[in-house]
This record gives sequence, C-alpha cells and structure tokens, in this order.
Amino acid sequence: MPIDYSLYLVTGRDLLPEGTTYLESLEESLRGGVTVVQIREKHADTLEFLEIARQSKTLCDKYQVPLIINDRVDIALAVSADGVHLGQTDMPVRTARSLLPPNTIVGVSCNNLEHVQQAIKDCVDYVGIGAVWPTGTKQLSNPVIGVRGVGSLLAALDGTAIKAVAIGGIKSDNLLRTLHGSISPSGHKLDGIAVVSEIVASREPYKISGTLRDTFAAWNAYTMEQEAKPPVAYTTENVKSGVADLMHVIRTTNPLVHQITNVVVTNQSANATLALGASPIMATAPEEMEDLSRVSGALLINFGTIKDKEGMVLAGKYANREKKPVVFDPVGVGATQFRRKTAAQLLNTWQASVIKGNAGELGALAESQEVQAKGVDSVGIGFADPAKAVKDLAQRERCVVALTGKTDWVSDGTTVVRLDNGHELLGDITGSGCMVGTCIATFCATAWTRASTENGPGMLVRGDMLLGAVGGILALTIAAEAAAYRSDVRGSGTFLPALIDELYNLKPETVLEKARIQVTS
Ligand code: 3NM
Repeated sequence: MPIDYSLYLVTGRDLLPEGTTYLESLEESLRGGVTVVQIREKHADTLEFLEIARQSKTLCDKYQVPLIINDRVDIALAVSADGVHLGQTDMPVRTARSLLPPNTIVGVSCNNLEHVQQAIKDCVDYVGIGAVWPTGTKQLSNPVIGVRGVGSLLAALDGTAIKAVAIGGIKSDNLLRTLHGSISPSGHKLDGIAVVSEIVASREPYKISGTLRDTFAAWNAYTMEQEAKPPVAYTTENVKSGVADLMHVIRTTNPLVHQITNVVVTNQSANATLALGASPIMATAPEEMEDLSRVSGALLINFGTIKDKEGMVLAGKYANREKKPVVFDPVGVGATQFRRKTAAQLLNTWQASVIKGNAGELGALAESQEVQAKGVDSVGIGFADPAKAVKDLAQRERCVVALTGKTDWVSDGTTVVRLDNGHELLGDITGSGCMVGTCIATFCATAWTRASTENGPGMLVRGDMLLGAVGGILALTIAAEAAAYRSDVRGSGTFLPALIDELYNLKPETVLEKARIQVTS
C-alpha cells in the first residue's frame, strides 16, 4: 500500500497543553486527518517508550495510519511498527534494514545535499528535509535551510521514487508558502509536511490537523490542475490589450499600494503611484503590517536603504497570508554581504509575486558570474542571454522576474516578454528603477482585482502577475519617451516632473499604440 505522507505528525509529549493527555491529543489528530505518525521520545526510558509505542500503535491501527518509530529499531520490532525514522547520528540505514522485516519503511533526516545523496544510495523510502524554518521544538545542530534550500534538495531526488516531507517550524500560516516556495526548478514537489508543535501544542488538535490536511490537499489539487493546463497563450496583442485594460481599471478602482521603499525615492515613488491613479501608503512600522495587509492591494518591498528589515519580513508574511501580490526590488543586492543575506532571508520568509531588478541585481540573486554591479548600478553589458536569465530565475524563485535596462525582459518561467520602450534620460535621474517597481506593484494590485477566479485555498496569489510586471514597465517607459521629447525638458532636472506629468496623462490607448513588445516562449 503506498503511504500518504501529506500530514506527518511527529509526537512531542512535553509540548502538550496542560490538562490534555497524550492519547486524547493523538486520537484527535488522527480524527482530524493526520496520515502518518512518528513516535519521537528523546527522554523516555525503554519501558516507558515501549508502552507509549504500544498504545499509539493500537490507536493508529484503528485509523489505519502507519506508525513510525524514531531512532529505536528495537521498539519498532517490539510493537510491529510500520517503519523507523533515523537521524544522521542514529543507526546506519543498512544496519537497521538488516534487523527489520522486509518492507519496513525507513526514513532519514536530511539537511544538506550529502545527506540526500547518501539517502539515495541507501535506498530509503522517504527523507525528512529540514529544518525549513526556525523551530523551538528541537535544538538544531544543522542550519535552517529555508524553502529554497528544501527545493534544491528536492531536485536531487529527481528520478528516484524516494518521498520527501519538510520539517521544522511549519505552521498553518506558512504552509502554502512552504509548499509553493519549495518546489524545485525541475518541478519536484513535497509529498508532505511533518509537524510537531502546531498540532501537539494545540488545544484543538482535531481542527488544526484538518486545516493543515485541507490546505495541503487544496495546494496539491491546484498545482496538479496547473500542471495539466496548457500555459497561458500570451501574444503581443493580448499582452498589450491586457495592459491597457489594467490601466483603465487602476483609474477606476484606485488601489492602495503599500510600499516599503528607500529614503532616496519615497516621495517620487508615492507621486508616481498617484499619477497612475492609485493610492500610495509608505508605512514601515512592523506594528502596522498586519492591518495594512488586509486593506492594501499589493505590497512593494524595495531595500535600497535597508532600515526596516523587521517591517519587510512581517509585511511580506502578512501579504502572503492575505494572498496579495508582493513585488520585491532588491536594490543593490550584490553590493554588500549584508544585502545578500537580507535578500536571502526575505525570499526564504515570504513568496514574492514579482522580483524586479537590473542585471547586476538579478545576477547577484542568481549567483551568476556573468554580470557585475557597482553599488546599486549594473556595469558592463549584462547577461549574454537575458531571456534565459529571467526565465531560469523565474523558475527558481517560482514567480515572475523582470529585468530592467535599455531593453527590459519579463518572464513567468514559461513565457518571456521583451520590451523596448524607454529613454536614456531615465538613467540620469535617481530612482527610475525604483519607480518601475512602484508601477509594477500598482499594476499587480489591479491584476489581483481583475483576476477571473477567487483566491482558491491552494493558491498563493491570484491574478496575472506577468501582465502586472509588463504593465508597470510599459507605463513608466512610455511616459519617459513622451517626457523626454517635450520642449520644456532641458535635462534630468526638468525630466523628472515631466515624467510624473506624462504618467498622469498617460492613456490606455497610448500604451496600446506605443508599446514595443515581443512575446516569446
Ligand atoms: N526535526 P516543529 S526540526 C523533530 O530539522 C524535528 O530534522 C527537525 O518541530 C529537523 O514542527 C524538528 O514544532 C522539530 O517546529 C519540528
């Protein structure tokens, strides 16, 4: 019988709320939908462990759920458990297999590529990959790997039949993000999640197990549906008309766009948002992020002058929870170690809907040696194959990627759009790239409103984020062309207010007429 790993409960008796018994809690979790149970007893002596395992086996049998014993092969044998779970310092897999009956499930904990490669050699049945998030449940001896770390280990399992669950700090409010963000670039998905405290420490183990199980099932169904569907058939014409439509809707719905941006550009970004017909809110205090996530249409995080890291972490987390678009502009990410670390931390905490950057920034995120950056600006000629660079990064980060420069490129991992509007004066004012980020966030807020579907329970964000990214770039670059050719513009100083004017006066028909884009796959 194949095992359903989708909701894998690891026990932790010391976390039970006061007044709750272990067996009551376990039974409620099983009723709620737990699909595998692992008994983990790090401090019990043998007799106590054996008794707990026996009682748990009886309950698991009642619900026809497999029982796995952590570390102790002798206990697994004594209670005829379905499997054992081995840590990196426990008994080697081969030795355990030689003692256990055939067909016993064997799983191991993996934190890095060497662990996974060894697990493949050992022909284990499943791996527990972690810790994905920080956790207070276990003293970790290995680093937290984040969702993107899980994805890279899943890729190593391609072509094997080994199942994988993620573990460590998984909660109902980060579950979708964990599942979506950990899909490998090759499309390898988790088979389940392993959870201790979210279920065991809860006073409502039945309810929380049901929520986790339902969310996993909804995500699985949604991703399978997406995989089965042909990709959206973008054409130059339907992208242009989609953008014109979004532009019209911005002006009729005036979405609120929450922006945490840098001190250099805050004012002009807020003015660009207003000029497009939306409302900016430039709030940075961590205390207000939760409330704002409910009312704003999209979130922009631009870390040009990282001062509000805590606010950035929370804002993205809450925006993900509300399934709102998150646009990330990692300004100057290659410039310092601190920026690289912060970008990794943010991208491991929340799921971006669009990542926007110049060649230097996207090159640093992709860890490419091909492009270099000087401070916040890109130097040199950029990527030899920009279409491939954006497509690869979009696949890796599981979102839309927009590369800005003389020519701009946008990809959702399948389709690539090349955009050739703009003017060189944009390079002579500060923050033109940041204003592109603002415009993208404004268009994404509208794409969210415009989505033909509701936010399904398995979906991270609704709406066409590719169209949002293309729309934001087109609006600013077409307005820049109009501003640059005005007779009252005599240099970069007069260009900036003219640009805001042209954005203010930009008509959807002008975008349709002037857009120079090419759609490829
Ligand atoms: N193993 P919670 S993390 C038991 O990284 C365990 O291998 C981990 O507990 C690993 O769901 C972990 O409460 C604890 O965060 C997970």
